[in-house]
Amino acid sequence: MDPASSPPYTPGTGSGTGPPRYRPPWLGPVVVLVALLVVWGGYALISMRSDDDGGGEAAQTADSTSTTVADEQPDDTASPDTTEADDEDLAPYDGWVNPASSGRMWSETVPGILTFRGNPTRTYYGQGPVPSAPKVLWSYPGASGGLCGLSSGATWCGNGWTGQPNVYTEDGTTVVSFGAYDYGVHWLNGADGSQIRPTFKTGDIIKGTVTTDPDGFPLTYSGSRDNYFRILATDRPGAAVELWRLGATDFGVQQVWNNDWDSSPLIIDDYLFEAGENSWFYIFKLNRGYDANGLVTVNPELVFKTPSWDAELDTVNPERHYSIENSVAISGNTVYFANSAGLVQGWDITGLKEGRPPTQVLRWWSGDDIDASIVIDPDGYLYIGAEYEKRNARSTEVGQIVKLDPRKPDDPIVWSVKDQGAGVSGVWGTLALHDGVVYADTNTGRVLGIDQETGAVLWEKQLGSQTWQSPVVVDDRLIVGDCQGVLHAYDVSDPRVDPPEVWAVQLEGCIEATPAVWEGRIYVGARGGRIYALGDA
Ligand SMILES: [Ca+2]
Ligand SMILES: [Ca+2]
Ligand SMILES: [Ca+2]
Repeated sequence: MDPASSPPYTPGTGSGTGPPRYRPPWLGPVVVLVALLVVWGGYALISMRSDDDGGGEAAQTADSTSTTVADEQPDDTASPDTTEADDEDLAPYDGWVNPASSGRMWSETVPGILTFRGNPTRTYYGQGPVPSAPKVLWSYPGASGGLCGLSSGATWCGNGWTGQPNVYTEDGTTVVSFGAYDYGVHWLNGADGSQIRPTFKTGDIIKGTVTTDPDGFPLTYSGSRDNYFRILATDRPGAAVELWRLGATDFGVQQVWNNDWDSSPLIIDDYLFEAGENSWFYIFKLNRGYDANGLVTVNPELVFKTPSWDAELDTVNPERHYSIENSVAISGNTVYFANSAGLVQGWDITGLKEGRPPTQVLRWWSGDDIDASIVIDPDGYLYIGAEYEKRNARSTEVGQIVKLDPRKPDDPIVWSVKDQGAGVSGVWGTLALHDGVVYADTNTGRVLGIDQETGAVLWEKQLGSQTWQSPVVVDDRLIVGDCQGVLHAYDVSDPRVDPPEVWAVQLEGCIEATPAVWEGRIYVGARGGRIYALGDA
C-alpha cells in the first residue's frame, strides 16, 4: 500500500537572468559521446495495469513552534565542521558509482544536498554544524496560509513523505528547493525564505524530493501526483520552464497500479535513472546541452525500461498492486529498486554506455511494500526497510529491517530485525548508516539503533506516533521528527548506547518530510503547511 493510503497511516501516501551560469568544461566531450551513443530499444517484456496513494491526513496536533534544550548539554557541543567521510579524496573509480562514496556528498561540481538522501547510495545527510539550540529563523509561506492543495478529495498541506529539500549554492546564494502539497516546485533563498524564482505549478501535489542537476546544468527534476515527471530549466529570465515531461503511460507501458512519481531520480554521466508508481523503471540518455542563446536544453532518449514485476511475483500477488515509490539507488555498476509488493531488484548497468542492455543480478522478495529507498554501504551491502501491513508468511519470516549481501543473490540475508507489532507496522523512512549503527524509525513510533554488523538492536526509543521521516545523522546528532510535530536531536557520539536528547523543536503538523542539514541550518517541511529554517539565534 502506498504511503498515505488510508488514515491514519498516511502521507505517502527566479529568475535566472542572462546566460547560463553553469557551462561544464566537459560539454564538448559530452556532445561527442552523444554522437557515438548507440540506443537500443526498451526491454520491457511484460505488459499489464493502478493504487491510490491514499489521501489520509496526518495528525496535526501542534499549534506553535518552540524549542526545548536538554538541561545537560554534552561536553562536546561544538560540532565538527565536516563529515568524516569527506575528509579524504576517493581514488579514481572505473564504473558508475564508487561504492566508497557511500556516506559522502554526491557532486564536486555542485556541493550540496541534490537528491533524496543526498547521493546515489542514499547515504548523505548534509553538512554541519548542526545547530545547538535551534529556533525557527523563518518559515514559508509565512504565518498565514500554507502550502496546501486538494488531491483525491482531501486537502494536503506542507511537505510529507519524502519531501526532503535540496540545498545548494547558486550565484553565491543558498538555494532551498523542494516540491510541496501546493502542487509547486519551489526555490527559496536559504538566508531569509524569500523566493528566488516563482513557484512552478504542476497539476497535483508533490510528495517526493526533487533532484538538482549534479553536473551544474541549471535543471531541476521533479515528479508529481499529476502523472508526470518533469525536467525544469532554471536559467530562463523569470519563471522556470518545463523542458520535458514523462507521462505514466508514455512509451506504451501498461501502468498496473498508480501513476504518480514520488521517486527522486539520479543523473550520472548524462543518464537519468527514475522509477514510477506505474511500476516501471527507466533509464534515459539526457543529451543535456545549451542552445545558440546559451540556454540549457535536454533531448532525452529512452535506453532501457523494465517492469518491477514478473510472472513469479504474480503468483504470490494476484491483486497485482505494483508500484515503485522508493528512489533508485546505485553502487558500483548495479542499480537497485523495490516495489510495493516487496520485490527487490538489482540490474547490472556495466555496459550501458556501450549499448549493452542491463541484466538482472538480484531478485529478492521481502513479502511486503517497500517505500523506503534502499541504502548501500561502502562494502556494497544493501539495507532494506519494509512495511508490515500485508502480514503474510513471507514478510513475517524475513522481517522488516534487513541487511542483504547482493553477491549472494540466492541467499542474501545477512541479518534482519522484525517490527511486527499490532496494526500496520514496519518502516516507511529510509534507513540511515552512521558509525557502525543502522538507524531506523517505524510506523508505530519506534526509533532503533541497530548494530550494522550483527543486526543486534542496541537501543530503542518510542516517540509515541508514526515516524515516517528518514533519520538524519550529521556531526553525531541523530535528527528524527514525530507526528506531533516535534523535531528531536539526539547525541549519538556514543552510538551504541541509548542516545540522550539534546534539543527538541515544536513545529506545526506531523513531520513526515526528511530534513536537510546544511551549514548550521536545518530546513524541514511539516504537514501544518509550512517549511522551516531552523538555526541558532
Ligand atoms: Ca508503497
Ligand atoms: Ca505515492
Ligand atoms: Ca496520479
